[in-house]
Amino acid sequence: MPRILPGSTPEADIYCLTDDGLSRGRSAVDVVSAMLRGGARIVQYREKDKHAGEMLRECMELRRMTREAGACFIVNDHIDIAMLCDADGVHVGQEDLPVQAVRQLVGPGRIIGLSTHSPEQARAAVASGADYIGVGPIFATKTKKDVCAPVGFEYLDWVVANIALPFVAIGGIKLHNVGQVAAHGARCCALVSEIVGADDVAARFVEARAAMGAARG
Ligand code: 3NM
Repeated sequence: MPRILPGSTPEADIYCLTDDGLSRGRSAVDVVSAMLRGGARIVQYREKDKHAGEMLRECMELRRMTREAGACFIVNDHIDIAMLCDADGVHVGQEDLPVQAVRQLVGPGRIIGLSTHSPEQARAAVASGADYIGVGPIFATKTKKDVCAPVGFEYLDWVVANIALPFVAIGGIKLHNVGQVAAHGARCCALVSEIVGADDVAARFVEARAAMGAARG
């Protein structure tokens, strides 16, 4: 299987996530609209403090927008909402339902992403049938609660050398260090606070992708 996330470009890509709390008063719809204007190919809806009804309403709208833009749309944690809005996939964590159970619900056609933080978890992800993995946190981050200590480049390098699944590097990645992460072999990086908190979300997305592309040569 190619190590490219479904929907992403092969050279260098930025995986976008929403986070209302860090978006300085802008709605998820406004933020994603700017991401798509910047050329985003993958967007994950990740909201931890909203009611299900509001999440479904936002996801229906984001699904419409991402489809129109030809972008991949992933919903974090909420398998029911992912299915109701016809998202391309779901992303789950180590404490969520196991991938095999998620697969039973979503079927073979939807993408399943799984966050991993260690070689053991990456190997288990491959065996479970996940379509891609998250690799992180590369650096310290305040965006995800209860996340483990940064795994640094050690785990990233191990994944590059040992795991054939597509992966997205995540956690504390900013404009100033995304090039380093790309130079370690990441073809896809997720920047949450750096993009959703920017003055100009579309411009920051473009800058981040360019910084990544420059580092990969
Ligand atoms: N997952 P920021 S770290 C959502 O390591 C998420 O699995 C992580 O946010 C993991 O770019 C993280 O603002 C938060 O640091 C990333």
